[in-house]
Amino acid sequence: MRAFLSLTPDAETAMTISQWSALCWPMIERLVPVQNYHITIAFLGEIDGAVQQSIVEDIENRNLGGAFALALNRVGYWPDARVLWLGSDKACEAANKLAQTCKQIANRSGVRVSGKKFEPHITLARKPVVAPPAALIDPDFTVQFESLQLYQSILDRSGARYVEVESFRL
Ligand code: 3AM
Repeated sequence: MRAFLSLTPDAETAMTISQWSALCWPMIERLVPVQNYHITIAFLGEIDGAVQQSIVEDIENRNLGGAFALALNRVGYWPDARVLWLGSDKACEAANKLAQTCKQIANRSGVRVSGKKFEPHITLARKPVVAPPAALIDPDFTVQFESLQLYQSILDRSGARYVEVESFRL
């Protein structure tokens, strides 16, 4: 399966972010659906059952560092990937450590984590027709994360669908 490890915002905060996003960018036709909001910690790519089991066991035996809060107070746009995202104005040590741990765990199971420098973010829109204007209202959200999820990513004609496979307490 195509898989990744991520953090999922609680439903209430996710809805608030989604409402803010819809108000800020009414001109963007396809904002990411609120059900798909997540912060990718490690993109694993295609993994088979044995690798999945090994990663799950390793995570279960690790100290993941405990629950933490992340400020989501900065909007960014990566022009190459054409991704509009919501992230943080400063580094979050807990998130960075978690990403490092997950990368090590993946490597131990023979999975090379792809992606550039880790930048915790929620993708709000992909490939808008034009670069989005600045947000009308600056974001100032805080999300509390208690668990890490292993997701399967299913790509079909309607886009990406994420199915939770496992959840681990931080
Ligand atoms: O968390 P975001 O939305 O930035 O773009 C994909 C999405 O990122 C990313 O993994 C997340 C869940 O699908 N992704 C997809 N293919 C990838 C790849 N080959 C990838 N990240 C790194 N390398």
